[in-house]
Amino acid sequence: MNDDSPHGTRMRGVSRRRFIAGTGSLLGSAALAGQVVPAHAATATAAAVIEPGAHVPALVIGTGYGGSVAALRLAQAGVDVHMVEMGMAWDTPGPDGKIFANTTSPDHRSYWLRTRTKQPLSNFLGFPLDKDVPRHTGILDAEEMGGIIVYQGRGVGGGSLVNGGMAVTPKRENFGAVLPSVDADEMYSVHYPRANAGLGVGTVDPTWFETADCYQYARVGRKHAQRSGFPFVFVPDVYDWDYMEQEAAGTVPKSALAGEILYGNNYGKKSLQKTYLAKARATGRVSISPLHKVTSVAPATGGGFTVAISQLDTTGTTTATKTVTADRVFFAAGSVGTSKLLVGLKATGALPGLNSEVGKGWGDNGNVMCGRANHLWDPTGALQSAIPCSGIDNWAAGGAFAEVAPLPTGIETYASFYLSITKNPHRARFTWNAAAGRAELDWQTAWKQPSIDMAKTIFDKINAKEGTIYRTDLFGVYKIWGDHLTYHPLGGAVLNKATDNYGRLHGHPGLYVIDGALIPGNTSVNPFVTITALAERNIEAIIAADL
Ligand code: FAE
Repeated sequence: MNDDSPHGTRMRGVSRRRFIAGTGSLLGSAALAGQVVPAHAATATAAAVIEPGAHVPALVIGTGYGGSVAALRLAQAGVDVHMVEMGMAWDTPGPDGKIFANTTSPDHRSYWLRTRTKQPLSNFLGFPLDKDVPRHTGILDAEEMGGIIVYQGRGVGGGSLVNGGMAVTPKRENFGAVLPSVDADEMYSVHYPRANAGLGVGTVDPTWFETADCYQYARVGRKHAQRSGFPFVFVPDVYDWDYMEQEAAGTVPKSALAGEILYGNNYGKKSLQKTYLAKARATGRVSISPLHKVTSVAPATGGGFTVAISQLDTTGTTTATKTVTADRVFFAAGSVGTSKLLVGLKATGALPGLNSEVGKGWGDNGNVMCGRANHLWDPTGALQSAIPCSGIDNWAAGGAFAEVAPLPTGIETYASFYLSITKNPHRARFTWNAAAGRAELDWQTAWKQPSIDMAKTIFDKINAKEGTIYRTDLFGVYKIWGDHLTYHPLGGAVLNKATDNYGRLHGHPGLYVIDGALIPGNTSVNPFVTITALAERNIEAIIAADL
């Protein structure tokens, strides 16, 4: 028996270094108490790579929001957990002494197995921005799924590594359309507050906001929204706002104010590595295998599941294949990752009991981007915080909620930039292409038109009022709308359809979905708070009833 855990519990086949779990505990509590530590200090990780033949009570596929909640709560309930993550650990500084590359200077760390960057804003003032980079298991995946590019985080922390940290709870009146089978009273009284606390959500100090140079772009956004009669709202974020004020004062290393966001944030953002995962590690019951990709899950003879895993090197090459067993498996590979796995496992007969809802109900959260060209008397500022803090709410009247987003180029652009979340009704489906041996998504590029129309309910009106025009230089040559992408993939294993009302997959007791795949395509705002709160709700019920 390989019994080396601090609790004296059994972790057969999983090697672990106890002292590092202790480090995680200390740093985790510092982060949770609001003190910011550099990313590399906060994320010193356990070398706990899973061994071939290992048996684990609970195996979690992916280390994003759903996976991190599951791991923490299972561990707190006394269950040993192993997390398998296809991306890197992101705990080691690169040649420049920093873990993460800057948004303005992408390098090998920036993209998942690409030889050329695929920047969401592909052009600027007529010039293409993309450049060659060495192929590497970098942090941002721009996954091309036919009619849409789906951006996703890769690494320990999932999407929390690359996202803007905007932590938005949907308005109560919109929740019924987001998750129709879930008790809203319980979500708003228990699970949303729990998720917000666990994530470390906070809001910009409104007094500081009024004078901070780095939010001039947001104040211009507010002025234009309000002059056209739209409600302007502050949006909470998991960035450490005290740290940002110190960045502005010049007393700490800059992060949001150095333009860090899309390829990771070296200081102030409370990614999952500093919140849920730090707490999970501190239990001593959670270990993680980075650069390990789950390729198959099937019932094992004698109960539980056999899980096939490929170990990758940083060129993406498989260096080893491992088979392990688990009593329970939690799919937390993100909407796309979980959907692709489940559709493939059903079609190839590995999980024949899955129902025909698997793969259905996928949406893009109605994401669409655009820029507006301001007059010379409306500069948006050369210094822009990479962390957005505000939005324009026209959901009820026009089906659009627009984040007032930064363009942290370091120069004055006279541009206002927005990412809109819209009530796009289209839903796509993943199916298995047996000849190609891969899952495919049937999203059509033209399906973005309703999103454009909804975003126009805000920006046509603002342009008319201000006498301004759309920018045509950000997404190509003479292209107004960023309608080729999403940051917010949702659905594919929808709650109460592909699973029961708590994420238990039909047909295979012991298999669960616990990530954004459960949410049927739209959350009316940025999604990760809802993904986290739903995971909190589901894991509580699963622990109470199944374990
Ligand atoms: P996710 O966080 O994607 O985690 C899934 C993990 O599973 C990843 O680490 C994968 O590498 C891993 N994985 C996948 N397949 C496998 C496999 N086969 N084996 C092992 N590991 C695997 O899932 N949301 C907001 O609410 N606010 C924002 O401000 C915001 N900004 C964003 C900005 C960008 C650029 C992007 C890309 C996303 C943004 N999002 C934002 C979306 C948010 O990050 C996303 O909804 C969540 O991360 C999804 O959480 P999940 O737990 O579903």
